[in-house]
Amino acid sequence: MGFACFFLKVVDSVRSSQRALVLGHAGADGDVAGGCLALKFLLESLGQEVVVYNQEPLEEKLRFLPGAEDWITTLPEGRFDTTIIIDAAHYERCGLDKLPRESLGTIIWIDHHKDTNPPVDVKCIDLNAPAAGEMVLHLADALGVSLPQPAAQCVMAALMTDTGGFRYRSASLRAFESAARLMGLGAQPHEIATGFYESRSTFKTALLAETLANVNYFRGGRLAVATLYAADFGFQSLTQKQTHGLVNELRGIEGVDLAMLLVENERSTHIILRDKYEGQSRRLANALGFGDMGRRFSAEWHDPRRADALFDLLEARIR
Ligand SMILES: [Mn+2]
Repeated sequence: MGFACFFLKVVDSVRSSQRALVLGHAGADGDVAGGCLALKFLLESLGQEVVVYNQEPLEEKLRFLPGAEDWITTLPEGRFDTTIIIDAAHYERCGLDKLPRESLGTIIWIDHHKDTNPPVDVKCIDLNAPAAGEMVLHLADALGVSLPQPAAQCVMAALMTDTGGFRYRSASLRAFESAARLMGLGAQPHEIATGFYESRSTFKTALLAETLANVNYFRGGRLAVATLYAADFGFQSLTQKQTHGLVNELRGIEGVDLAMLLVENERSTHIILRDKYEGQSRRLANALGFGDMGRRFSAEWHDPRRADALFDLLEARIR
């Protein structure tokens, strides 16, 4: 693919810009953060003033990224020549509608999600990009410059996020080829791995311990189910951020191909399903009488019943 051609309009806008605004959606993950901060270092290396803005502060576990200290949540005064939005998927999630359009300059959209018709001036959508942040490497090529080392580190963080540490289907040949180039530019993946995968809070560790200590097996060991009670931890409810990823630890058990986590909160129970093979979550949700609510590899919903009542329902219908 000819990236120079693909980025032609972006290159024109970027070359004529003095002051750029860079942003992604609220609730930034490693791709949004890595992509935004990589753009910051790239554009600064071209002599531009760059503002990295988001509606929300950067999550604690991403603050090890180079440039994270420049992540701001209050937009400074003045007009921008270009505004670059990266990995946003949906325009409304960036909060740009709250800013005066005339101060944003040329709005550039860089993404690897399908086109959602954002009201922007220039669109660069590459569905084959393993991470939106990875596109910054190719943008640097199109600009004819080399990525500075901190930018390479940020792009590597974006790649590792969206490929699950090079384990997901998105870990394509292109992902590895780009990773090799980033290594050549000084990226340090072990530092990112330490930041991402070896920084679990003590609270999350307690939730994980409770989850794994209370696994119940159904269907001859192919379905693993665990229950967490928010009250056990002194909360009215556990947030999705707090329980994020726990269900994957159940799915990771040998022989298990469908995992279910029941999180009992004060007013409802959050039911989280994840499968190894497409469609199982949807079928289980169906079998439990919840209708067709699953997506390809997962299903998630809130039920007004207590977790124990739902567990009894499982025993009655599934075991
Ligand atoms: Mn992404």
